[in-house]
Amino acid sequence: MNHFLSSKDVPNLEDLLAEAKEVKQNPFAWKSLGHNKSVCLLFLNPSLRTRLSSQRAAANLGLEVVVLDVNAGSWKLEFADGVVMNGDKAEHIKEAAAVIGAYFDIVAIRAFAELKNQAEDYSEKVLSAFVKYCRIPVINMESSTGHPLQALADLITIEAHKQVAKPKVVLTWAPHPRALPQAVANSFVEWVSKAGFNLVVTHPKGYELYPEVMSDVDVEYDQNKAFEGADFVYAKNWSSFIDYGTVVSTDKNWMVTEAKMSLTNGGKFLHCLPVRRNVVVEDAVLDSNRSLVIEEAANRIVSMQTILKKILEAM
Ligand code: SN0
Repeated sequence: MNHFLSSKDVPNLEDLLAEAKEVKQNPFAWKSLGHNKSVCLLFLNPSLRTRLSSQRAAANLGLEVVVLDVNAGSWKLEFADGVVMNGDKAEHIKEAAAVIGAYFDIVAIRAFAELKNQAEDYSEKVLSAFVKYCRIPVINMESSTGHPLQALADLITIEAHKQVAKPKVVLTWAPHPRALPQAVANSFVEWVSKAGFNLVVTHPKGYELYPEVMSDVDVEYDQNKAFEGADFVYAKNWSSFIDYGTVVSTDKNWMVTEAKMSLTNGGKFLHCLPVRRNVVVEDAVLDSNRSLVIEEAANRIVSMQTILKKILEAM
């Protein structure tokens, strides 16, 4: 593997999941793989799990890690070509990325959608600029359209708990006070579809996701109906894709409750975290043994370590 930007960089999902299982069982077996190699974790947005799990994963492989918060400790970056840089942005991505590429062997980047301009976000402006100018392998730690490390951790979690080969997996939109990116939902749909599970997406009208990821996916606008017989319920808020970046509904009835979970087939609950308690999902669900959110977060180490391992092995 060279870059890890989306599911498109995974030639065989089954093989990757098998490899992740090995990594989970024996995390220190490849301790010398990262010897004298380094990874830079670049954050343009906040993070708890991604930051910490990436550091744990790198340490397990003997990789040196440097973390940089771009907006806190570095120059403001310009991404546009040909601009006169006489404003507040001191450094162009061309130099910044090339310098990072000269210092490190791998770079991992978090750069959320700005949610202002759909075309710009969906062109992956920031991520592709790093790919173009860094000239080293790039890992997506949540870009404007996807969060593949999260989706891989989600699949690792589902694989460990599923009772049937093709479980029913429901992705439900849930209310939130802020406008959030579609990245987590996009990647979840993409990866679960690729895994061949029985996926149903449920959301209020107006929250239809990116058509490219939804081409073969069933949408059920009745949340209760969607939950019937579900083996896994994945809750996530996202802002509108159609009326780009806006909050179309704040309907509290879409919160995931224990009453709704009782419609499922003993369904397990998943969320990428951070989660707003009693807005997205009620305490009764998160505090019950239905909830897999902590195990899911722990699997973020496994997903990052598996990807770092694949990239190091290809070097
Ligand atoms: C991010 C998102 O893409 O939805 C990161 C999830 C891994 N989540 C948030 O920004 C939540 C912020 C909030 O105010 O609850």
